[in-house]
Amino acid sequence: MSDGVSTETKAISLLHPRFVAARKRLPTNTLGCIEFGDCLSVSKGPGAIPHLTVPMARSNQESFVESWSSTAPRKEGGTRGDLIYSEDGEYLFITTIIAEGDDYDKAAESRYRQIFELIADLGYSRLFRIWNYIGNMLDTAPSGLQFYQEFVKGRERAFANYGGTKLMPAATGIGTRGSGIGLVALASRTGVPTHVENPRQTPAYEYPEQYGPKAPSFARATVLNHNTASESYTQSLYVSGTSSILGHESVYCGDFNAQLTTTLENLAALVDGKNLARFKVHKGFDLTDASLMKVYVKRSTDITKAYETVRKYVGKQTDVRYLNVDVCRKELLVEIEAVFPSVSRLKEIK
Ligand code: 3EB
Repeated sequence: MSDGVSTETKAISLLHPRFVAARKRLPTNTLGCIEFGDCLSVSKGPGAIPHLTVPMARSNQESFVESWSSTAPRKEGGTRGDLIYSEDGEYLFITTIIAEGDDYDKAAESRYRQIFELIADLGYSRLFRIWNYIGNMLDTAPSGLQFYQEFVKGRERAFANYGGTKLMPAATGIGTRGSGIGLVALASRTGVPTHVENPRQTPAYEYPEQYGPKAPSFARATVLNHNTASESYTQSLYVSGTSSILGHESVYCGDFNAQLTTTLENLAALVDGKNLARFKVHKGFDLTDASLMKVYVKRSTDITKAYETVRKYVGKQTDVRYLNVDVCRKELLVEIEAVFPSVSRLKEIK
């Protein structure tokens, strides 16, 4: 076109997460994936798809892969410092692991600093989703703090240096069945992220000191407006690990069913249009719109108790997976995260 007007809105790729069976072929254009398996490891080697395996399945039958695939071909991936990444021109997938025995405070700060540098250098500056898979999270570190609290402290310094609370995306902080830490971060080049909070919960970054010397650095959810085409766009909602917390307090200690219901009600209140409107997001969701959901359950005997209740809240198409891992406060028995996709017409946006 010769009118001199640059159109930034053509043929930008879209990213789709889905759950696939372990050891099956990955979807075309997989940018990166997370395997819920039996040993902490990360793929290496030039050209390899970044593939983090976290020790989170009780058996081979329970293991599965969360694949993030794009509508555009993946470019050659790379490594930088401790990070492994791949990109497609619009999305960047980053993964790294922290070894057992490392100082989790220093390691968390270093890895997060490296992530912030990489997204800036490669031009994918909009961070929209992070996962922190933390082995032995509630065990006591040499300092006397929990390993999770050590990690939170280092992560907080990195975020403080980067831009503080307004740049904190949705995240999950969850235990594993092993040791060490696995991290995944997703960032976008032109998509517009909006980080949102839950009306029933204190922002995690404002938790009082009783939960640890520093507060956790994450938003309750991130809405990403993918910059897809001139007259339509796609809005995805990535919901952080959510638990039975009201205000900043854990509620219904010891009562799995009540914690589960509270968690699902927290999720519903978070994604509701009335809540999202506070953050100028034009369209809300219902839990039945969820495409993917992961339910993390602390006591293995509670997993079967969750099936029926969860099904009452989600949609027929919602792919729900259960994992038996630790949750980041001693009294919390369940944590749930979810993904919501939505396609809208641009002209509907006010
Ligand atoms: C909570 O609401 C539960 O430290 O990255 C959820 C999601 C939780 C993310 C994190 C922690 C994290 O505080 C715990």
